[in-house]
Amino acid sequence: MPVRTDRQVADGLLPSPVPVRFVAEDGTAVEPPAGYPAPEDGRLLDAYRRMVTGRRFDRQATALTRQGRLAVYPSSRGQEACQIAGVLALRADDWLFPTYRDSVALVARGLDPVEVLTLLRGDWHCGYDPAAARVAPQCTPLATQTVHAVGMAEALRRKGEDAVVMAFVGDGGTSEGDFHEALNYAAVLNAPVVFLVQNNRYAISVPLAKQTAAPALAYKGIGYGVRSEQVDGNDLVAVLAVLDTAVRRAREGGGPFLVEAHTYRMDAHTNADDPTRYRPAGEVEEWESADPLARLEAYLRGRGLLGADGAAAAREAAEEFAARLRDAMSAEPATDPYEMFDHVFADPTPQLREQRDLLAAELAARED
Ligand SMILES: Cc1ncc(C[n+]2csc(CCOP(=O)(O)OP(=O)(O)O)c2C)c(N)n1
Ligand SMILES: [Mg+2]
Repeated sequence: MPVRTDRQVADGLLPSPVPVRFVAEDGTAVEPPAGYPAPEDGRLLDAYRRMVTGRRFDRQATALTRQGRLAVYPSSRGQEACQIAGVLALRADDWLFPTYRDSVALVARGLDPVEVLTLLRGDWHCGYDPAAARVAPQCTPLATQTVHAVGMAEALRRKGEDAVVMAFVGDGGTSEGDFHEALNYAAVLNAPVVFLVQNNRYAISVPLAKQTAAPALAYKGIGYGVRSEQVDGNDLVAVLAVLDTAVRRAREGGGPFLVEAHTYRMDAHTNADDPTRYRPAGEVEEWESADPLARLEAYLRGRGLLGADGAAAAREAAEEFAARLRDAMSAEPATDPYEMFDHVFADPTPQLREQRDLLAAELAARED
């Protein structure tokens, strides 16, 4: 039996040798590689407004941790181009499988920000209805969402839906076995799933160079037969163009797609660590000059699509959004402590019943 050694098949899976770019750091257009149609101007303006709101939401959420209103918040400042483009590349009936870092994407998807922050507030559930929103709960165990996403993609296809699934994962997550199993099965099943790796260069304090020796994380696709690409993750136009292509291809039966977006986490891993202990001085400042929001704004202004009034209106809307969030989060949440015993077993185990009784006794003693 002949062994399949078709070099062209392999070449067709390979990412571009340098990250795909449409817009340079100063906001001027560059010549992108062929094969990725440019997104329409209206979508870019929409993306800009969502980025402004997303960044303001992110700052507000960090502030809420300082006020004791949130237990923890992993900021995604600097990663907005990835998160917003990821959402805008999807239809309402497509599914998103996010991580703990992707709250801004959920807000861009139109979910209620208070619901989005429910889990990070310390509740036992994710706040929104995953089936209604077609957004899985934000996942903390690294890369487990990637296998869930493949399962969902295969299930949707078997049901005859033409929906696509997008899984977000971090650079650290690509070292997990689950990530590799997900890529393998996605390719074997030809599942309509897009993996977006937000390579923000750190897994908590572990820098990329200590994480992997791969020339780019996008190369992890080819061994499994997954078409892969790498993109400048701080260039919204490029991320959206590449993801549009990846989603369209998956929807048309072309199979899974792996996109590595090169970006940077501007803030700490969460509000609970001090990044100056593991990041060289000056690194953040260097990345500030590649800020995805400033870049998109400069690009839109340069093309005459956005003026001072439009930018001011976007900022004003973001301020109103943040003020509403702050007010809503200042109210004490209505919680029922017994709910945490529900929904796991139809018939609770004796241990769970015992724990429920213990809680009831403790709460009764407090009321006395
Ligand atoms: C299976 C598993 N192992 C370890 C952890 C602890 N942990 C939480 S976040 C994190 C770093 C993840 O880095 P990366 O995938 O790059 O995502 P980022 O936080 O940068 O978005 C680790 C190791 C975890 N949540 N799950
Ligand atoms: Mg990371």
